[in-house]
Amino acid sequence: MPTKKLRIVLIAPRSEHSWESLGLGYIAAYSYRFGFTPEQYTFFHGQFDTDETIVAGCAEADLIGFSLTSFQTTAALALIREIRKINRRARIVWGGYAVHGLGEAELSKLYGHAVDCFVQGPGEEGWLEVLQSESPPRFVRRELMKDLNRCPFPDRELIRVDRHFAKLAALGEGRKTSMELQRGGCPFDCIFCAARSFTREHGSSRTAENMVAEMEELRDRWGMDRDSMVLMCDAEVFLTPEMGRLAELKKSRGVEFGFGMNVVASTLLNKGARQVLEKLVGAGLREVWMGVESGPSLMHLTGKPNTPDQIREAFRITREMGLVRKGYFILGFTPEETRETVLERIPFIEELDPEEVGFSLYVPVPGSLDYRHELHKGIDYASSCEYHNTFTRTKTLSNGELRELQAYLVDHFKERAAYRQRRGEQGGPRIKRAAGRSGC
Ligand code: B12
Ligand code: SF4
Repeated sequence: MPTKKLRIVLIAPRSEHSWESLGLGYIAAYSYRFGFTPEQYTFFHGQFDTDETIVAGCAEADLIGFSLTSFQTTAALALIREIRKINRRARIVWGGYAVHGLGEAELSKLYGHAVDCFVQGPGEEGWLEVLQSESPPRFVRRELMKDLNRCPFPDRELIRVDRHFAKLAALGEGRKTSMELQRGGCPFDCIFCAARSFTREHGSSRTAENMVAEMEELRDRWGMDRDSMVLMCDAEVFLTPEMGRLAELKKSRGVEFGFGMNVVASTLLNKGARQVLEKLVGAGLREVWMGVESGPSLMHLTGKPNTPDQIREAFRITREMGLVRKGYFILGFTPEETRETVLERIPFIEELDPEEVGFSLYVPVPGSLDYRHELHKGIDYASSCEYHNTFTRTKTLSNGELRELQAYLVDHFKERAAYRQRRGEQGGPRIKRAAGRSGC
């Protein structure tokens, strides 16, 4: 194939809730450095484009890249069935967390009939390999780039972030968008988390200059002003000295938007980290999102390096800093979960007093320690989401009982339940007053 003339379609298939497809914005932008051009790319997002539009848009494509979590594979397979009716020659490539965490034999067996090539782990260099090769390998995995500043900023024009802005505006919400800060992997091993399948390399980071340059682009090109909110989409942000420099630089360059990020509670507690956090608050940090997951008695089974006391302390100091604190809980992440252990979250949450709480129902995902392919390969991810599935049960609780308990907790904390969790509502007064979007 004359690679520089390729007609390329990138697709983020339908999923229950979705953010901008930054991953596709990244891989396209990286390819521009090697002679590929934005004009070669067409992009579709299942939230805004119908299946018919997407399929028709693939008629002339040479290469079709799908970005997928496990929850989107069924939608992708359905699209491919239709695409193949009108285009048998295009090469179909999958990337994203749906493929990072599975072995080659597993991917071949599950999806090999529909997919020509799987790109695992960080996608930029793997995608380039696919673009530049006449016959790319079936499986490509490149490690995290040593110098993360070599990654260009994602092409937000291509991925049409304007449509996300318009959608939020129609919902009466302010301007929000997402950005990735550090990108390096996580050193921890929470049993339910797939982060380890992206990369195990921890500690490298974009420089403060690089991160703030992207923030300036968000301000100057995308209108992110002091009333806007950026959701940092890193699995966790670590409070390194570089983040302190980022805070200083963001302020000095007049980047005023607010932002929120995931943090591991226990990593906030040493003095150095606290100072960095304070600097970030001075530079617009408004929200911290902490996965608490469990009540005190089963916390040690999550694999997360948090104790109940560390959680208490992290919520206390972040309240003192004036932050909106969102606490996330996962029900049924262990077979040991009982009615009592679910309900012990109530006094614990009351003690922590977060501004927002979310109660998801555990589902094992590829890439996480707890995922066992033979046991879990039949899970119907297409009808699962963070808030519901029909799979999970524990030694003492059926799936129905877990869902009832989840509903009970949401009702008990309705003033602060994550607003996507309360279908059809626009958010309680407490949340709307202060919080941003945790998904949409
Ligand atoms: C934002 C987010 C959400 C949002 C939006 C999700 C969406 N579908 O748009 C919300 C809040 C709604 C959400 C919900 C859920 N999420 Co979520 N979410 C994330 C999060 C934090 C960021 C995603 C992101 O923007 N990443 C940044 C971009 C740049 O990375 P990327 O997309 O992975 O792209 C890179 C590579 O993967 C690769 N790549 C990606 N696509 C492609 C395509 C091609 C062709 C190629 C070559 C390469 C390539 O290259 C890119 C650049 O290196 C990730 C964790 C993370 N940090 O990635 C979890 C994550 C994706 N979520 C996860 C899960 C499990 C869920 C939930 C079930 C809730 C829960 N229990 O956690 C639901 C299910 C939602 C659904 N139906 O899809 C898991 C997915 C695991 C899996 N096996 O699928 C992740 C990985 C969290 C984790 N660490 O376990 N989520
Ligand atoms: S949940 Fe957070 S701390 Fe745990 S492994 Fe995933 S990214 Fe790391």
